[in-house]
Amino acid sequence: MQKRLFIAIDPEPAILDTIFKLISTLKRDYPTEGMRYTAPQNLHLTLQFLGETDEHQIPKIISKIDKICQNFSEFDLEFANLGAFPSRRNPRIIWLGVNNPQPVTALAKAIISDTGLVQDPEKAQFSPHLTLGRVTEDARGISSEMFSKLFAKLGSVNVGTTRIREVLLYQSILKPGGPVYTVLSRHALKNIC
Ligand code: 3AM
Repeated sequence: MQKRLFIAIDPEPAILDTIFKLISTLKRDYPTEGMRYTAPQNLHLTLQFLGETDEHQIPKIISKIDKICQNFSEFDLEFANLGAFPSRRNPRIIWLGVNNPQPVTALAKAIISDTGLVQDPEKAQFSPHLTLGRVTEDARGISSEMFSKLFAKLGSVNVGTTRIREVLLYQSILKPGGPVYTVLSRHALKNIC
């Protein structure tokens, strides 16, 4: 059987609460018809999307992630700045960025290149972000004024710092009401205290 997998890190509960309040502010002060916000339990930072994977491969994937994490220290991550993919003028995904991308990028690169899980690691792009919401087809092109106001006001928001202590392997099940993510394995990073 195939499972849709991805590898991610999760912000700590205290900061998740702040991020969820930020999402509530976006919903209340910048109402945008057709915008689909991320459910609080689905807020995570994806390091690598693996896609449909034969479930027999999962033990091998788990041991590869384990090996990387044993050699990689815990780190702090500061969440700040709202942005959009592909661009603020043409937003499809609204995201919260990070102020210190170096450690999380190094971790993602280690996972992308050293695990052999990604077919073409040279081409794999990594841009650390937390997806806050998606602009659905219906909303495209009709909400540009609202998005300009939103980025003008909150483009430089600072949400705070969270400790990243582990990497998670997730299964994603796509359902009509939105994706359901289940943790398949947890991998502690090296404790530096
Ligand atoms: O954390 P975010 O929201 O950026 O966008 C999907 C989500 O990332 C991404 O994997 C995460 C968990 O679903 N994703 C889904 N399909 C993808 C694909 N085909 C994908 N990333 C790359 N290619």
